[in-house]
Amino acid sequence: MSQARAWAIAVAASLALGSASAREARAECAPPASLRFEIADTIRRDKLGLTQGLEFRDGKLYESTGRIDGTTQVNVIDLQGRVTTLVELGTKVFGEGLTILDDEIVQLTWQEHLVFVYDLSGRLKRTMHNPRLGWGLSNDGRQLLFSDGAGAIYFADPKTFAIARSVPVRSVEREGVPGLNELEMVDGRLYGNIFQTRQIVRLDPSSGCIEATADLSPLWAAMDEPERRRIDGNLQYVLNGIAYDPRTQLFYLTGKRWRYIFAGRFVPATR
Ligand SMILES: [Ca+2]
Repeated sequence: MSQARAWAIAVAASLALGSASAREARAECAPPASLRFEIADTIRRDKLGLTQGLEFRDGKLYESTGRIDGTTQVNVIDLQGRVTTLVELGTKVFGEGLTILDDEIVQLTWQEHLVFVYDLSGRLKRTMHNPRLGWGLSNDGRQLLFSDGAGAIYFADPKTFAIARSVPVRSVEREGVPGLNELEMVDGRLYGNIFQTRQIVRLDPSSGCIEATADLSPLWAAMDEPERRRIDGNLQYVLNGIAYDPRTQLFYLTGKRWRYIFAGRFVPATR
């Protein structure tokens, strides 16, 4: 056998192997279920923010904002929509995901590799280093879970931000689904909105498989006309914000510099 022919056979074999393993990866995930969002209540906030992280705690929403058309902040929003700023970071850094674990507020930054840890009053306790980009952030009660938009979720130590492992985001079609942004862990499942879409996905954080998808277009339909025009008129003002109150089992959804936060529930979509 010539060397060229041996090489050609090797390449063909590796391609066949590649497609077999791609089939295997696809076979790991079942086709996703379809969900829809039933709106139960609407909160009109009195100050806008470029929402990058949202979490529910003690009857209030905690929010991290980015610095587009505003500044990087940590805000508390009560259910009447009153916004109180706990931390004001100005325009030096770009705020991203936020979560609360063991009475510590953790806030990511986008490209600065800084992770800020505050007490519940907003006093800075420590700063950690994130080697990756910072997008969405949540926690499973033990570890931090974050995304960097590049197709994986990462598990990090809440005391040091050391990354223990990562899991690719998988769908039936592909491995490494990009754009997973704001996150929320609920009952062992991770909800995330996909950047620049109207879609929220629910995935199993152990396999990375997307189990369910929801089209959030009904939120746009629920906005008043001037607000919808304002949101649709700026490419930055995308869906981004998922919080959950385990007591009422209500989700709180919003977007970047949206006037409204929508409370409601995900239910199976009927065709
Ligand atoms: Ca969240």
